[in-house]
Amino acid sequence: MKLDKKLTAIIPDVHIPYQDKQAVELCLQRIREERAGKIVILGDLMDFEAVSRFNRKLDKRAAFEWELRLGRKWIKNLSRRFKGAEIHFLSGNHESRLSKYVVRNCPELSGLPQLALDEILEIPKDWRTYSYNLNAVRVDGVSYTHGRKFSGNVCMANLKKYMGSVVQGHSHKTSSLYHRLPDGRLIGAVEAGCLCDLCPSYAADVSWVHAMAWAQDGLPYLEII
Ligand SMILES: [Mn+2]
Repeated sequence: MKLDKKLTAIIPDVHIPYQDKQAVELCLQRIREERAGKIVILGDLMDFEAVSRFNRKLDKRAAFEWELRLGRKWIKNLSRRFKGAEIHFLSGNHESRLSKYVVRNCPELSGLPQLALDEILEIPKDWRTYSYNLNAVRVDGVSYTHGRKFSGNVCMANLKKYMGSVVQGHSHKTSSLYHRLPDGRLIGAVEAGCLCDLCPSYAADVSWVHAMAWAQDGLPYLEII
């Protein structure tokens, strides 16, 4: 199957093992239908609850291993299904729970290559991976960032910050904003929603939205799922 190298599909917060299976499957089907040649995983693919500061479960044994197994399986499946696509993997604040855990509980092990995300999730060598602490990633003229805590108009703030087209996840909500520059160019910002369970056990009335995003010719746009 010939892929469209000019089309980027964006997969927002999945939060394995708390993904919404139906929403994820719909998203992957859409990527196949549109034959996207590039895929950006926008961060928080994994939840990493087992290494969270907030994890209060009494029995933590094997929980992390279980999460990792599901994550590896998901990654392997994506890589098989979209052979030939250029895949970018951004880390989110949830993936960064692991390095924070190590620093907090066993600082002697921090920086150990065997604990790096690429290793423990068995991320394919041809994927491009980016740390959560890096600046936004640029693909075909669009900036991608997982995003951080922010209240207010996320898209407006991002357009001002990046002075160009930008996509972020993190909030699990959706919005988009477009702006015509004086030179005639159109730029856009998208807040890409999520693909996780919409009723988390730790919060109520979160108003999250299942969605994904696309980018073509330097312009991102939202698709509600
Ligand atoms: Mn998230």
